[in-house]
Amino acid sequence: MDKPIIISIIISGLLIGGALWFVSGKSGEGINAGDTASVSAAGGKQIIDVSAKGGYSPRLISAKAGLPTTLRVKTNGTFDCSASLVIPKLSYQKFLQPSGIEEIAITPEQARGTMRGLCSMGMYNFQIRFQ
Ligand SMILES: [Cu+2]
Repeated sequence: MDKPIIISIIISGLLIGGALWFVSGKSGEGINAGDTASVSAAGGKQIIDVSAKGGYSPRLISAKAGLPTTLRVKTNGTFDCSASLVIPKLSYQKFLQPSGIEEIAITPEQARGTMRGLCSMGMYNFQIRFQ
């Protein structure tokens, strides 16, 4: 093998390792329990808050099933692709404003099982578990 190939292999190894380290550091906590802190309920409705910037936070949310639900996605100087939000179960796809709050209605019928949201590239994602 000649030198440029070896060097490019080393560089790509470093990039992949760095990316894995970055992802695992971000998602390490609470991945099994599910975050309930971002869910608020009042008058038989619930609101789920997710922030989008360099990914979604929290990444795993536990919510109540069968309630009329509003998903509020907050952007704040979000210029990365997490502003390009897709929720397959709702047939929802939108390019969010760089800063603002997007309210997405989820009907009681839709608020069941696991709902995934992701960026249009599929690089970032979050999950809501209705139970
Ligand atoms: Cu992406």
